[in-house]
Amino acid sequence: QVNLKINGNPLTVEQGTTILVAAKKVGVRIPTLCYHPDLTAWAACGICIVKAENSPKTFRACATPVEEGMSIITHDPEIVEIRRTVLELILSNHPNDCLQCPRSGNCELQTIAAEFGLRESPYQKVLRGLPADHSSPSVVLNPEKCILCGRCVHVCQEMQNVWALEFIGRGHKVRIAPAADVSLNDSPCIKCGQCSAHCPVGAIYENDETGKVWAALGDKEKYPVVQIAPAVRVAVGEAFGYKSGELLTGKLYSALRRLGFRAVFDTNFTADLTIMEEGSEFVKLFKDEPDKLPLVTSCCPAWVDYLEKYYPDLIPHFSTAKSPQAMLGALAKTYYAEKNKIAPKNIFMVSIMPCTAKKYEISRSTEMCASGQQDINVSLTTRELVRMIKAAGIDFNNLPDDKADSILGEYTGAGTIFGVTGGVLEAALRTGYHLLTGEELDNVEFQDVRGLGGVKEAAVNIKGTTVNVAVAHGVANVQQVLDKVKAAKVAGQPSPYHFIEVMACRGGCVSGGGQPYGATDEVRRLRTAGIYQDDRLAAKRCSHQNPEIQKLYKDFLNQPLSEKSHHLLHTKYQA
Ligand code: HC1
Ligand code: SF4
Ligand code: SF4
Repeated sequence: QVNLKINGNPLTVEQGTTILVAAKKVGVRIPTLCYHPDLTAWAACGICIVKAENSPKTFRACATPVEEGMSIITHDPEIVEIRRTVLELILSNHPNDCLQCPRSGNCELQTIAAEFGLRESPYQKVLRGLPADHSSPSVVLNPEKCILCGRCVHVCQEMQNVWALEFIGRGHKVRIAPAADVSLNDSPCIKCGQCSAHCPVGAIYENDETGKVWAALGDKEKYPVVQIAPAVRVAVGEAFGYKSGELLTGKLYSALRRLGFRAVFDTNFTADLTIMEEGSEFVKLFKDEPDKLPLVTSCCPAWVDYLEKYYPDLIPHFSTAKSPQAMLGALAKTYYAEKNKIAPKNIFMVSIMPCTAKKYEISRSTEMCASGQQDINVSLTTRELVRMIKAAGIDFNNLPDDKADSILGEYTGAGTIFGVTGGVLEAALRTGYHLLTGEELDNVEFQDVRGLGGVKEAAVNIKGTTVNVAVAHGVANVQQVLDKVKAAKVAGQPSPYHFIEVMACRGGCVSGGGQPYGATDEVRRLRTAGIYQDDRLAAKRCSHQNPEIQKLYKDFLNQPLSEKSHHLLHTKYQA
């Protein structure tokens, strides 16, 4: 415990607490730009400067731990003036085109500049004239807007262990760029979008494809349909004043219908279907070919991209089941099209995802055209959907609850928990238990695979048989799991795990790169709680109990891993 004073207020905090965090405890907000609670502070921007009382010493609050007896002044005319100068210097080479900036309205620099009431700059504006990089299907990098805070570089290196971004150049020529100065698409980038979710300004943002969707909605020849991912429903509300984690599924369905979609489907339905296919794949291997284990989940496209790039020797362990997004696209243009006598080529399928990598997934391989054309036409992030809802003048908060369309809309609790880390594995265990024993679980909740621990391991007892599982989220946590698998292989020993779930984003899709800004662990916990609430409220909680899934197999697919399932619902990977 450390005793100190902040602006004269005495307080006691734990050793190691930074001045920034301590100040928050006594209701003092110190401005920050480069700092983000997900990342180790590196004190680049200097706006969080504070000083010691009665001493010339200054500190960067984000990176300085408190010391016994400290007396800190966070705000006085001198400090405010220093912060103002820091801001003026940043603005001296930052474009003033706020009106057209993708971050207008939620830009952290804009907010701070407004708080400081900056009206004119003492410095001459010198823009750098750097071109934007539009090469990636997922994110756009605009170095002209970059304030060199370094958050994206740290996210990409520290949380994701990808190292696609770095600082290039020296002095006033320093800029953010893909390593080796190649285009983003040619870099090792896995398209997770975490850089865009952490950027405080409009320097990295989702590739906006709302224009294509508006065009399709206005095209009389087209039959626009839509699906929403599990994690969207607990985060979209943040953009409309709801608290994080508020479940808004019914309002989302309503909003999508008002936008003009002819049918509203739920990706949770095909999450249940993924479990049927992947669970059957697992049970088959577990019973007949255990030496081919572990089975590794493949529904996160950023993770797929990472494994293909960095662990190609483990590709045979990847589940061949497509992601729920991809399965729904294929079924909308086959099963749904047939039942409703609509020409597949007229269906315009849009997916609403918490994710920027899903934009890449929809055209990543020929299997994504299982219906004969691209199964999903456009994938939008939650942030893009929010803009469309607002542009359409839809009063989201006062919308009635609606229902999803039948045959691709009903879901169980197992489908919804895909949105959180551990959820895919938990859903697979619920159905795996049934497939292995023919019985139903009394308690469907597997607490060991829940929560924000970077790697979660469990030995699950299925009527005397042990299934060893591991869950990793945030790509930097993957290595320790995969290295154990590789070491066992080299030693000729059985894999330490039978089943592994990986999601590229910390917390899983609830804090995907396309979600509303501002995710921290506190927000992740709230969104996660919303997902588990959706699970508890569900009439059925195991994928194999979903009546529409049962009907789909009866009427169309025959059974899991059937020839038709393989054609429509499975895919291939390549190094
Ligand atoms: Fe996800 Fe998935 S859970 S990948 O995180 O398997 O994006 O939400 O839609 O496809 O269902 C994302 C979320 C999502 C898929 C499902
Ligand atoms: Fe790195 Fe992900 Fe951003 Fe690519 S999208 S640069 S991998 S953080
Ligand atoms: Fe996308 Fe989810 Fe993977 Fe993040 S964890 S990249 S949101 S699929």
